[in-house]
Parts: sequence; structure tokens; C-alpha cells
Amino acid sequence: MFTGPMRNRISRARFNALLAGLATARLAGDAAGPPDEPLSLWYRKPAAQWVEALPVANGRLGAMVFGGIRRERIQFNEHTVWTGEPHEYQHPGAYRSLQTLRELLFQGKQKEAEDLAMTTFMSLPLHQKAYQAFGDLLVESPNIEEKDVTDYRRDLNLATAVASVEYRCNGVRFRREVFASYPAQVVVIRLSASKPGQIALHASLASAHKAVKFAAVSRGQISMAGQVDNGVIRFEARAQVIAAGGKFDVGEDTIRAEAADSVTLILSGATSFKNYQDVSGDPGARNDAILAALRGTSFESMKRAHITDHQRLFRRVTLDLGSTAAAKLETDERIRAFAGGSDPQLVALLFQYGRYLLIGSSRKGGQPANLQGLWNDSNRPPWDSKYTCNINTEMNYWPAEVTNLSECHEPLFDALKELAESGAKTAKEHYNARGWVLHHNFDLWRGTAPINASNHGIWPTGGAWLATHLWEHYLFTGDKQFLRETAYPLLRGSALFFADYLVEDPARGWLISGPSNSPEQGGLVMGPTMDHQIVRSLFGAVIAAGEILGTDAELRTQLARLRQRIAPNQVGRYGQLQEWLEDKDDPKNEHRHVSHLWGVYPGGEITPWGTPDLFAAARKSLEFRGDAATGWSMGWKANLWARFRDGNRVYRILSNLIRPVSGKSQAGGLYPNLFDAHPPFQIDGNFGATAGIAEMLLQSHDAAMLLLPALPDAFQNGRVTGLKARGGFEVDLEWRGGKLRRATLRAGQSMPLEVRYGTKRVSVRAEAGGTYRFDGDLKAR
Ligand code: FUC
Repeated sequence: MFTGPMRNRISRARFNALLAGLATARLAGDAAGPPDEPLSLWYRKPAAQWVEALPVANGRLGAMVFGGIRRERIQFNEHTVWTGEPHEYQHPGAYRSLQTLRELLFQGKQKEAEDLAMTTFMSLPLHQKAYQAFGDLLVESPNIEEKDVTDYRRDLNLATAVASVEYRCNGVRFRREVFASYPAQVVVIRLSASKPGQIALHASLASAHKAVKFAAVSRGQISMAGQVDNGVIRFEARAQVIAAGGKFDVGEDTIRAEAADSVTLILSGATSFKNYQDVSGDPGARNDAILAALRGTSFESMKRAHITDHQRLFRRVTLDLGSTAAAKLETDERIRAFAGGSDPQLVALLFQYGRYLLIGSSRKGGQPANLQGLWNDSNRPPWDSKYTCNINTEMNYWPAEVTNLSECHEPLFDALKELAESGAKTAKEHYNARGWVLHHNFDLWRGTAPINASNHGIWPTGGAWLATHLWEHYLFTGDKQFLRETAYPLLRGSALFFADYLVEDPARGWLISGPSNSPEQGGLVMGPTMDHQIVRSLFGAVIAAGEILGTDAELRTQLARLRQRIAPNQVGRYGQLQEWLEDKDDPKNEHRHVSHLWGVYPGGEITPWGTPDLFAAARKSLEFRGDAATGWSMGWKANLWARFRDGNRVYRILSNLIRPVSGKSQAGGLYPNLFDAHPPFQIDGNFGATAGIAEMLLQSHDAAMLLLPALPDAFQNGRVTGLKARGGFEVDLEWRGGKLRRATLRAGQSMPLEVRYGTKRVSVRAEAGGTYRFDGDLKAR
């Protein structure tokens, strides 16, 4: 294994000391132990910083629960609180300089091309808008003295999606529960105690924006209404109190309760956003409707409906990697101890956390998950917390299909419909082309033109990459109606753009992409490898979809012809897969982006069976890039090493990712609340890790289903249920001593299938609805 003996010994001692400390604390009776639910994050202290707070969300509203004792802070967001306003970002007449840009690049005049593009070809304005914080719900408990508090514990139960805070004070056990309900569209906070009449509170709202007004609304509600500081979005947050016993009153900006048996606070939030071109909504009316629909609903029934809704998605997949004593440590201690101890269950927790975060940040009817999902406490978030499409937005959705959360993919598809409208204008204005194009970023206003700087902003394949998600959704679900009505028109539009856009390379005669870049290095060029892999995959999807739907025969023939002519993958002088047309890769380049390996993952054109030479070259390129990197880069590398079927290498990457974020280091890691660090926090790394763990256990991209293709030595025994494979299969696997014991496949569609485990193979004629069971030798059971 890779951990040196020295490192192992020292860390193990530390690990044992931590466990001993836990036992002593328990004996002294001053600390609550771990929660019963193993799929929990838990701590014995309130959060001191935002990245220690625990996230809940319903795909539209999100909240971070700090768990303060006397003063609880629930920082909240709503997915459409953004700066800016409906806007067209295209640069009129940009297409007029396209030919010159290409000529300059063909002549090797990169700087001239980049300079010219900065004045003629970029988005107006040059930057897109920013996702914003919304506000805080603050809950003071005036009757609690912190010095009298013992047995404090706060936790987030991933299986119920409820965050709790518990402590003891003067012989009374206090409990707080917080959840964000998708069916009810609100955040619910409940304060209760083990004896009657013990709850007293002052609850108030605080805004992240200057222009706000506070008011008391009838029926026990306070409101906070206003407008974002740099834009037109109007918003309103509402807090409603329901107290059992005692009394309460509602002032302009404060709810006060005293001597209550329990208090439920319902937080609702809405904006004026209707869609990217229409901001005429009435946030107050929306909150009225949301809260009116809940009138008379008890806390218990809201909680039950919430848990049922969450579990319908969450429970589809279980992962058991075995548990060790480390599972008894607080979550932040576990992150610290991971390198030295044995804690496979933390990997399972991280896996499920990614699924939890996707359910929270991407639900039908909402916006797609942005760079922070939807959790954000800043009005100047890193990279504006928007949608970066040269890796980040796609990575957010890598776990969606394989971890059985297909519906969570839908907000992305809804956004693609709008991006195709805006992107058609960009295609016309910037390239005089048909179809639609999206460059490396979009925002709430569906900007699709190249932003920031010409050297990395002019990258036309963002929309094409996202469009391949539509095809993947079809491959996993077999949903023909979706293919016909949603996927095909968008895929086709993207392909039409590239049919017009690809240009002949005068030196080699191939069709190439350009001006473009290999994200985000090397500057503006002609013909980055990644673009060609994506466009080949896009054309392949359109041809296959057109055949299935029996449509567009002529277009299919045309695309097939063009596809043949696209620049092929090339192996360079170091045996590497070339990142560019020219053989100019630097083997010492450890850049975080591994764009030219797209064809290995998430694409599938480079495989050990189909293209063994390219597969070996891609592996060499990944070796050159090294292991340590930003959060999402490690997420990508984990998936790539899984495709290279090197489980121990994936585990090594995961071990680099599962460690505390350290000081000023540029490398990724985990914050105490398991949010992944770019750094700072960026949620793609969480999603990349979840997808990578799934990819170790099951792969289905190359016309066969691979069982346990990249199992590391660290996962000796385990069981996974409910993973999805292309073809609509649901797969359960069990292994012992690192060897497959049992596999169960439930078929979603009728189709022939090859199943592989190591060198063993079996062919199955699957019938929709059929169940197929195998032992470790792939013999039918
Ligand atoms: C791309 C990456 C950065 C960062 C940003 C949001 O530009 O290269 O590392 O993740 O997106």
C-alpha cells in the first residue's frame, strides 16, 4: 500500500488517543455520544464558522444550521437571489472577426488573436452576475445559560435529512430540529424540551442586503422584504410562529415566545424571479400561498411528509463498507484521523453525503446546483457561485444517474432549454451559425457568450458537454418520450452549431474546433483535443438518437461524414495523449484540469478494449498530472483512475481529498462539515467524489457492465444496493475478502447484456422487469 510505515504508526497513535479521549469524556458524563444513525455528521460543539454549520435544503431554499446554544443562527438562501436583471449578453457582429481570429491562430499569432478577441468577440458586459446570500433567521433562547449546559450534540442525519441540536440544562433536555421540506417548500425549525413550559425564544430575521423592510404580518408572522443590492430581484422572507402552551407575541421584527412546551418556526422565502426573461413575480403573494397551504398542518405531519419525500430518493442506494471504532468519533475528528486509521465507513458517509447534497440542491422546478449547490453566505462568493461549464456544472451531475437520482438531473435539463434559446442568439451573433452554443459559464440570466478573458472564455463546447447529459439520462432511463421531446431537439441544435462551426485545419486536413482553449491553460488555440472528443460524442449521440426516433436521416448521414473527419486523438513523444493538435505537452505540467482525458471519463471513446493504445497514453498523461490537486480536480482523477481500473489509486486520491483543509494550501480537502474545498468551498468536489466511489463499484459505459472494476484493498468486505447502470439496470453487489460474492441485476429494459467481473464474462438476455442473480464466478444463482 501507499501509506509509509512511519506515517501510519504516528497517525495510528494519534487515532488511538482520540478514541481514548472519547471514552474518558463519556465516563465523565459531559458529552453526548454519536447518534444512532450511522449516516450522520455530528459534533460536540456549535459551529464557529460557516463551513462547520450543517446544510439542509429542498432544491430551492437552503439553510446552514450553526447549532448555537443561546443564539442559533440559521443562515438561509433561495436559489434565485442573484444580482443583475434579464439581459442579452451577445456581442453584436462578433462573427465578423471569427475568420481573422482563426487566421491569426493558424499563423501562430496567439497574442494578437487574444487581443483582437478581447475587443470584438467577448460578452457584453464581460462578466456575468453573482449568486447572493439571502439572510439569517436568528433564534435567541434567553432562559439558557451556556455555563449550565451539558451533553451538547448537534448532528445531521442524512437518512432523514433532519439537523438536530440537543443539550441538557438544569435537568431539562432541550431539542431543536431543522429540516427543509420539498413538499411544503419551507424550512421548519422546532424547539422542544423534556418538560413542559421550558421554551422561551426571540426569533428575528436579518438580511444580507441593504434595501429591506421588516414588518409584522398577521397570523404570527414577521417578514423581511427587499431587493438585492445590485439588481432587480425582489425578495421576501417570512417567519411564522406556532407555539404550543405559554404565550407569544409578534413585534415588527421579532417573534417572542415564553413558557411554551414547544415552538415551531416556519421559514418561507420567495423572489420575483419567474424565468430568465421575467422577474414580475410577487414574493409576498408566493409566501402567502406557501404558508396558507400549510395552515393546520402539524409539525409531526410536516416532518413525516418531508422524511417520506427524502427517503423515496435517498434510500434507493445503500453502501456498506464496514465500520470500525473510528465511526464513533466526531466527524471533524474523523477527517483528521482518516489518513492514519482505518475508517471505510467515512468513505461511505462521504458517498451518501454527495447524494444528500444533490437531493438538497437540485429538485424539479428549481435551478440547477451551482458552484456551491445553493448554500452561500456571501454576496461576493468565489467565481460568483455561478455555473462554470468547463468541468464544474457537469461534475455536479456526475452522481445523478449512477447513484439512482435521475430526477435530480431535471433542473439542469430545464436550464438547457433556456440556454438553447439564448445560445441560438450567441451562435448567430458570434459565429453566424445555426443551432446553439454555450461557452464556459452561465448565470441565472442564461448568459452564453464568452466571458472574463479571451484566453479561456472562448471555449464553445460547454453546451455540447452539457447536452451529452441528456443522452446519458436516456441511456440510464430508456425514457423515449424524454428522448423525443426534451433531449433530441437540444442535442440536434448543439450538433447543428458544430456542423457549421468546425473548420478545416490547413496543415492536416482534419476538421477542428477553434478559436478555443484546453480549459484553462495554454491560451487561445485551434484544435484542443477535448473539444474534438466532446463533438464526436455529441454527433454520435445525435446519430444514435435519430435512429431510435426514426428521424433526420439526411442529417445523420451528414454528421457521420463530418464525424469521420474530426481530428483524432494523438499519442505524443512521451507516450502521452496529446492535449493539443501539436505535440507540446509538458510532462511536468500538473495543471488541475485534465481536459484531454474527457474521452476516458466522463466520455467513453477511450477504453482498454476498443482503443488500447490511446488508453495507455491517457493513463500516462494522468500520471504526469499527479495526484494532489484542487477538490474537483481530485474528484475527476478519482473517476479517471476508476476507469483505469486501479482501485488503490482511486483510494489514494480519496485519501488526499479526505483530509482537513490546511491553512493556505492550494490543495483541496474537506471542511469540518464535509463540504469539499477547492479551496474555498466548491461543491463539485463532493459530487465528483460520490461519482468516483460509484465508478469503483460499477461501470457500464463500454457496451458491457463491469462489476467491481476498481475495488481497492481498503474495501475488503462490502455491499452496495441500488446503483444504476446504462440500460436501466439496478444493481446490488456483495463482496468478501476483496472478491465478488453475489450480484443481483434488476432489468429496466429488454436487451442483451454482457456482464464482466475481472476476466470472467457472462451474456444475459435481459427482459424488462426480470431479476438476474450471479455468484462470484458469474454463475446464475
Ligand atoms: C474553473 C476552474 C477553477 C474553478 C472555477 C469555478 O474555472 O478552473 O479551478 O473551479 O472553474
